[in-house]
Amino acid sequence: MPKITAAKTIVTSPGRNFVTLKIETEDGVTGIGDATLNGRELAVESYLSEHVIPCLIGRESHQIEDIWQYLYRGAYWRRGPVTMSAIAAVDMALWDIKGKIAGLPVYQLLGGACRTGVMVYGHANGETIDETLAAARDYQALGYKAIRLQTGVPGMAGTYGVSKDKLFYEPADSDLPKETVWSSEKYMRVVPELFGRAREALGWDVHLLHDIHHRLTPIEAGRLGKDLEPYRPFWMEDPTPAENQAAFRLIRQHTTTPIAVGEIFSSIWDCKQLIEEQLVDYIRATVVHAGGLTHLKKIAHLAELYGVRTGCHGATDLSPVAMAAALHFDLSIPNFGVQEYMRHTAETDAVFPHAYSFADGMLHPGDAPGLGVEIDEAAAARHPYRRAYLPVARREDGSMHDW
Ligand code: EZ4
Ligand code: CO
Repeated sequence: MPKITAAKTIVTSPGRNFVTLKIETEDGVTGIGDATLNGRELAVESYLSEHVIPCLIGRESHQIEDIWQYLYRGAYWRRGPVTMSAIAAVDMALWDIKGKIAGLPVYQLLGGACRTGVMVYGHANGETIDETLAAARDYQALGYKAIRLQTGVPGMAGTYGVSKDKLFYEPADSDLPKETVWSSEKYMRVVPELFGRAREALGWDVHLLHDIHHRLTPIEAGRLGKDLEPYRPFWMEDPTPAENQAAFRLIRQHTTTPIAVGEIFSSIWDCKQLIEEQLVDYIRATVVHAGGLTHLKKIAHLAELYGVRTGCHGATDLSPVAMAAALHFDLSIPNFGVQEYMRHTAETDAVFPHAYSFADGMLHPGDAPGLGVEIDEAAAARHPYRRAYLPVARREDGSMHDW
């Protein structure tokens, strides 16, 4: 079995920051994993360089589960986004190496494909409902079967999900956190209007999604879900902060609009009650922030028992390495729902050449051995790290709200 002989981190900013872990074995096989945590990139980089890489040297690269357990249990300090993103990067790189040695794409190692492709959703947004619907038509023209709709809220500047650049929404765009203003009352008036107009303009043969981004109280979310029911949304995402998993019981009492949660979850423990009580329909935990493929498989298997499907996070702050890993995973699990897919810029794609491809509203990971993504280190070096924060939100009276 090939031993790990070297590992290093690569930080690059081709339009936005990415942290990549590269592991090498004694046979010269290399694998890469994504370790990007938006706005906190160097915390994960340091956790890897200072605390994880020294423990990897000399270990058997094929023993993926054992290395996962060693890093998780061995730290004593468990879970949390920094730790779990670092473990995820190691895990992805080891699956990449195993696939390259086997000569198989990772989805074959995970059990093989149980669908022909991965349905993805794109982000349509605009300052006004008309602009959002025009963007949604562009996605329909590109072949998308599922589209997320976000629109500006009249009277509020800088609404979550509304970008200047239509195809490449990027919220982490300032050297210090940008201050935005929030009003749940104004927001809750515009979203049902957006969905009503969307069904008239786009028809019923397209899945429509919406991200609330943790902004509402449970009872407000129950009200909004009820108001959206006539338009049959595919899901409402992150209706309320999820630290208190029991809070979702209240939302469920009031609406049949499906619920998706979990893009900021770091382990199965964040999902447990939501899944076991069937308080959500889609679990969005993703490969880079929830401990890699090894851990995400366990979350998906638990969800399968309770009829909960997956809907992995796939914003631009997940690098093409994490996107590829998610696609191998999505292709191989029975309870896949949908995959978020925000396109990376051409600059990012040039640093991370990849085998996955889009056609007809679906992504496919391709059949290159391993994850099917490489990092061009010379290109990466041309894009040095730049500090970039996500915004913060305050209510109209100045008090802090959830961004
Ligand atoms: O704001 O990934 O569903 N997608 C999202 C994203 C998140 C960013 C934060 O890093 O909610 O746009
Ligand atoms: Co989201």
